[in-house]
Amino acid sequence: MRAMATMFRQPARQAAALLLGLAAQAWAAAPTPVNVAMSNAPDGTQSLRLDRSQVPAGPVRFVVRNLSADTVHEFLVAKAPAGPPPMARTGSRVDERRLEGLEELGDLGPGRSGSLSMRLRPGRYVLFCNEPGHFVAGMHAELIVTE
Ligand SMILES: [Cu+2]
Repeated sequence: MRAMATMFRQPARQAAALLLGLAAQAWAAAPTPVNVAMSNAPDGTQSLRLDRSQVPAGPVRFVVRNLSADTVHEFLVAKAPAGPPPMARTGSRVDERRLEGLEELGDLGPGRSGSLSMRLRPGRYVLFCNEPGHFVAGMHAELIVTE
């Protein structure tokens, strides 16, 4: 009887170890969530706020909310350039062609939200809206991705 109990116990232990291993893998693969809020102030200034300024390298899921009542925004992520962001000739938009690793979540109407999932390597990233005039009005933030 004891031998039989041992026989059953062993596979149960292996199964438990396997389940723990699978759970650990699922945990490791879960994207880090970053909540992003874009809004306009009555004085014309705009903001893009993150609920965290740092994430570990790997999968990241940006959950983006446009809090404006009347303005369309868009959400872009790129490697932060060494100097100031390259502006298009008119000066109202960032020249997206001169940014590295650009990923984009399209237009979000007033009150709308969306999400963008991507895998980030260590480094500095700039998160911004590139509707005309919005970057200059303050609609950008920096995210640090650690090793
Ligand atoms: Cu905007």
